[in-house]
Amino acid sequence: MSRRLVVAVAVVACLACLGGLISGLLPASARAGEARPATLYKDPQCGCCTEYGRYLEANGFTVTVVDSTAEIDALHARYRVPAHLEGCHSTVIDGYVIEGHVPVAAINRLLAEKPSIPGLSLPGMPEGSPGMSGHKQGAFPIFVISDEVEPPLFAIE
Ligand SMILES: [Cu+2]
Repeated sequence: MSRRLVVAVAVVACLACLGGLISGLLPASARAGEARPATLYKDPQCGCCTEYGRYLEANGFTVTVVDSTAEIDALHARYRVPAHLEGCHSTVIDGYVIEGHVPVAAINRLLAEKPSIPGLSLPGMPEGSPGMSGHKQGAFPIFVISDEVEPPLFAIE
């Protein structure tokens, strides 16, 4: 092996090692920044749904928007979301489904406690809730997704 070739091989090996080092570091730094992925399924025409996505982005989530009512229907079936707990949009975060305009405090508690429930719902698009216009008229009941007639309360905000 010529000396020049040895140097070339060494340079390539070093670059590969550096590349490995950098790619090894990147996910760690991304974790440190706590980019939390969320997928928001919405009707293409829904404005308050888009606003809710912006609200999640402003609160540390990285939101992927899927414009598809068929996907929403599929999610409702998969998570067994009863009609009275369906939101105008559905967001999937860490395996949980979030129906409607649920405030992040409840989502953060859900992600911290990780209960074995399908997810949360704030039904009815109340005025002043995240992504909705207007002023809050009263407490927001956040329900556990459940097919019980009276779903359990997760939080009141
Ligand atoms: Cu809405």
